[in-house]
Amino acid sequence: MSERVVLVTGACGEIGQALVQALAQRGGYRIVTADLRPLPKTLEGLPQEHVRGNLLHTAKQFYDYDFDIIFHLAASLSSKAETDPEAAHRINVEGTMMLLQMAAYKSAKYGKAVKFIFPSSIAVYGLPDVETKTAAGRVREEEWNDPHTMYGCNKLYCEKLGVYYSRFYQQRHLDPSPPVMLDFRAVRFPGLVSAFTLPTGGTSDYGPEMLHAAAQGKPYACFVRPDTRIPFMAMPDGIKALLMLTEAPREQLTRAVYNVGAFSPTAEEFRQRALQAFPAAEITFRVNARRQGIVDSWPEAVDDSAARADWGWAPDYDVDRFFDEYLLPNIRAFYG
Ligand code: AKB
Repeated sequence: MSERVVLVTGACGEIGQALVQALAQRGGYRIVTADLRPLPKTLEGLPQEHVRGNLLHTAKQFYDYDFDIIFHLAASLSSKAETDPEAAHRINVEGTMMLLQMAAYKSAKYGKAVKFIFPSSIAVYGLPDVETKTAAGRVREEEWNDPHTMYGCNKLYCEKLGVYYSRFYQQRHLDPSPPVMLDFRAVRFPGLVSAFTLPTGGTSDYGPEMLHAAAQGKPYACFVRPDTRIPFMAMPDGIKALLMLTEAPREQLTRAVYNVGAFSPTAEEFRQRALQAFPAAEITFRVNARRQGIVDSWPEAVDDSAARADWGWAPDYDVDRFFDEYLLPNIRAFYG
């Protein structure tokens, strides 16, 4: 079988690095990466090509390639986006639209649907207060779609754009013989935690930051209250979700956008796990009202029954396996 040509944008970010490594390990892909930054050491030799620069300027180049799959990971995350919402909108929305347009053009031109895989986020949800959040419990995809952040608005809108370009672009579906449309699929990720990389600019970052600081013997002041609860997931499960959704037969998908869940510890539970593993860890709480407000608007858990039913989704790591078998052994080895 010939190699499938894959574009990974935001390849130097946390999900990007883990995804490119997983694709290279599987084999059968010709990988092109794109990012503002140069390739990190962890990715050296893995992609066939790395396109460096602002996606808004580089996206046009991608018309020269025939991608089978696009993983569009580049984004400005929730906390960072609030520092310059208009710039975040340009990165998160305009970059996505340019790639969707390119994928729509290629799908129609070659009569073969380009798969467009989009990581959305629990940031698309917006619950008005903590009481409502607690009462809501696990939220379904169509509930509480009232984001409080620019990033959440961008993700929700890009989900809609993906559906538009894949089903209704220029109302082509009404033509007597409609062209092939692109194949848009999205997962709404919880906070992802890697043992090897740290997130930047997100609001779920307190979880991974706390553990990485403890492992390095550095003090950490957590920016949310101890009782804060949002969903998290081990990075290997995040990659598994992206790859499972990519490979799922089209006819089995009943929707374009899927929740995926794993476990939901409080910030205090993160602290307790860090203290058990690193008893000398110094972890305090210094609440940042703005960042607290963001996580308070995110659900404490998601209902992922559609992903389980349609494409067999199930995480490998529950909270105990996550800490005991993934995070702690790997983070210890990573920091020596
Ligand atoms: C963030 O905190 O912005 C991200 C996310 C939950 O999408 N990690």
